[in-house]
Amino acid sequence: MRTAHRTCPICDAICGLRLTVDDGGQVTSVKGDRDDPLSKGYLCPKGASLANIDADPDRLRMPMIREGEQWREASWEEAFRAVDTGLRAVMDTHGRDAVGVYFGNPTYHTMAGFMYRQPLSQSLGSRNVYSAATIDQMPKHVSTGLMFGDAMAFPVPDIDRTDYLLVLGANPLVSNGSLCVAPDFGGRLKALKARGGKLVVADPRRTRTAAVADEHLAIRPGTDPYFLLSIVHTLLTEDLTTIEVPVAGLDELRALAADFSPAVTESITGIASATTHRVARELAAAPSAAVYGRIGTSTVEFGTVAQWLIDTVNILTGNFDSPGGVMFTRTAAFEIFRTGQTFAMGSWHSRVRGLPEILGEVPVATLADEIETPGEGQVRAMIMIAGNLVLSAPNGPRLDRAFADLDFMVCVDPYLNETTKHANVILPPPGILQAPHYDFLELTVVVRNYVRFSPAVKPLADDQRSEAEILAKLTMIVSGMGPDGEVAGFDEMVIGGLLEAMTQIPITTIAGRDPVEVRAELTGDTGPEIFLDALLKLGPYGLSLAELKKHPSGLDLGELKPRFGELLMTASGKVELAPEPLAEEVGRLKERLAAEPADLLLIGRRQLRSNNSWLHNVPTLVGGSNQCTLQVNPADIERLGLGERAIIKSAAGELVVPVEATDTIMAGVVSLPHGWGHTEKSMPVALAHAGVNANALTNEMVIDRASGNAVFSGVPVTVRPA
Ligand SMILES: Nc1nc2c(c(=O)[nH]1)N[C@H]1C(S)=C(S)[C@@H](COP(=O)(O)OP(=O)(O)OC[C@H]3O[C@@H](n4cnc5c(=O)[nH]c(N)nc54)[C@H](O)[C@@H]3O)O[C@H]1N2
Ligand SMILES: Nc1nc2c(c(=O)[nH]1)N[C@H]1C(S)=C(S)[C@@H](COP(=O)(O)OP(=O)(O)OC[C@H]3O[C@@H](n4cnc5c(=O)[nH]c(N)nc54)[C@H](O)[C@@H]3O)O[C@H]1N2
Ligand code: SF4
Ligand SMILES: [Mo]
Repeated sequence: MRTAHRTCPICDAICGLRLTVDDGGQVTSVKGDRDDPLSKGYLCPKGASLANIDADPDRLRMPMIREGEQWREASWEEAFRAVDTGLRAVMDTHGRDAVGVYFGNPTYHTMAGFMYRQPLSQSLGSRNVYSAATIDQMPKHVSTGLMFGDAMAFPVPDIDRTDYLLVLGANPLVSNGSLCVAPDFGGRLKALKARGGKLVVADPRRTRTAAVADEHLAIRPGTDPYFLLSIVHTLLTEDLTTIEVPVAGLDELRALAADFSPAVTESITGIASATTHRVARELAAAPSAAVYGRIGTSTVEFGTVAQWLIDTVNILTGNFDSPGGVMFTRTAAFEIFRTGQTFAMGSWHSRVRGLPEILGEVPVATLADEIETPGEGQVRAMIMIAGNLVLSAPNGPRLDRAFADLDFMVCVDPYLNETTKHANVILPPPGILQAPHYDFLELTVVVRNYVRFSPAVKPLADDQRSEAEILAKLTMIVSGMGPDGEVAGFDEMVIGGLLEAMTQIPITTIAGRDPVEVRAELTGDTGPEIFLDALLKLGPYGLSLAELKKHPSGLDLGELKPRFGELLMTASGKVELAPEPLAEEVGRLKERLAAEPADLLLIGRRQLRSNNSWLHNVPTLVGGSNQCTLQVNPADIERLGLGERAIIKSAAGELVVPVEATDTIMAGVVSLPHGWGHTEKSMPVALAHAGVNANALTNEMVIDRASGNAVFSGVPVTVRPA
């Protein structure tokens, strides 16, 4: 028996876990790690099921090759050769743009995903790069890019010190927080209230988070920009601002907000004018306050406008880059993604719909167009890494049909599921506990400066390949190096490239040194570990992998401190309060003031024992409260004459769904969770709890114009008895 320390890789809370492993290598218990200075022993039911998730007998162990309808296991050598042949045939005949790549949600949590994303995309040289960003947080990248000049400068609400927290479109008691790493978010909100602070939640549902709040504002879906414009209007007309950072565009902002007084927006948002006025005054008067918005303000039609206004309110009220407001984490690994250049977008445009490139990628909402529309640059092959877009993308069923028409598809995924069933080759990564873990990205948005590394809990078997090795091979294949090259040598090339670049940047700790000499000082058992050691040594705390290994429960690096000055990258040297593309969007919002509101709007919901599309094959995580039901307010049930089942219809599709009556959802709004709609007998537990695919209703043709982001919330629907 031994104890292993492990960061849970499933959601954004990155809880520290403590596992008991028996002599046979089986994990016999999973507990929260009380010595972790950030999570302090907290874990949720998903973390508690980590051993079951890892040991799911339906996970693929060996590469799979499909011949017609038949799947068979293959050796790694054969599988990589098949990938090389399949991808090369497409690239040689149709060019590089004909191969698309998608990086799914779990790639944000794996070391391999972080290390290999750039090398793989760059070696592929295709314009068809996609990721979960455009079905999630792309609006935040664009708004911070336009306002601060840095698309990665995400402000984090300082929830442990704030006196007033306004939450819009997030349900951290269930999601455990997102783009705000704060394990035991619920406990932290309790502490906020215990110290006399106030919590206000704006959400069309009375969620668990709304239920513990001092005030719940039932807001109509998609209308947060109106609410926020009214708050800005109040702050500016009542002279309630205390701006503490250099800003440009204040007069333009004033003009933009002028038409959106609380009295004008109240019939749109459903929030009384007096309430909006009061919330604005409270935000301004509180000793410290933070506005925090997530998915419900992001995957909507004016998602970028909402993100911009959230930060604008934080700036106007003097709660930006200061304790108790929103702040910026100083992470331990050198921030290689900060380019040092002012944010720009649109280096190229997507072929069919002409949507601009942002951060080197184009929107998932147009992937089906790119596959289906003939012509030069048509996508004919896909590399799918950790994504199940048939269930996760807007109008997933259209992608289901599009994927079936591809010439070739390779998936890196542990399951044969609704998306990977279209692959010609599936390359399964090993179990979660067989990889070392370091959260490069999550650690940049923590509510305290903190760091933790977990070595692999279990070794790889001879016939397994690490995810890093799989991604390295794919990179080598698209580079034209063939399927048989040596991975260790390739890792060295990537690390060498990093060191070469870093020795040439004057501000780094290794400026002017010989990269070969620096490399000789690095340690680590795998490519990603050596890569991490390099970034830690280059980082602001001068840490190293060896040092982190001495602290298996993690290290607290102190409370957040002001650091915005070093992040601001705009050409003006000021925060842009009225960026031109967003001012245009405000014009569209104004036109819509007069529009007839839809009768019923669909929103989603997350569930505690689920994580997007992929935990439903674990018996301890399905059933019970995780039901794929349509939540409907009793008034709508009566008005529409609904019984146990209903037919829900949108511009994109139609579903038959079980109806759940609940007054936790506001009238005029219905909610269906995403990630369900399982169809594959290779995942029998998930199939037995199939549910329906909410993304059969979401419409890929409606996007957030400023960012190309998908719209999952506020979808107009009709519902009738089945
Ligand atoms: N248990 C669990 N945890 C997860 C996940 C999961 O699937 N399950 N997924 C992970 C991922 S990928 C992410 S990105 C994060 C997301 O983290 P959160 O953003 O906290 O996720 P949700 O629980 O979907 O919360 C969104 C809330 O927005 C509300 N909402 C919908 N439309 C609107 C609107 O127009 N305005 C406002 N104000 N509210 C609206 C919804 O009712 C919902 O309560 O969660 C992560 N954590
Ligand atoms: N209607 C609606 N749709 C949504 C959302 C919504 O709120 N409403 N939320 C959106 C959001 S925020 C997100 S982030 C996306 C997520 O959408 P996706 O990027 O598709 O991610 P998941 O649905 O989590 O699917 C993860 C896939 O990765 C596989 N996987 C799990 N672990 C690993 C691993 O370690 N390595 C590899 N290679 N594969 C692994 C799983 O088997 C699964 O196939 O969904 C979006 N879709
Ligand atoms: S909240 Fe749950 S799923 Fe998320 S990191 Fe913690 S234990 Fe894992
Ligand atoms: Mo997400």
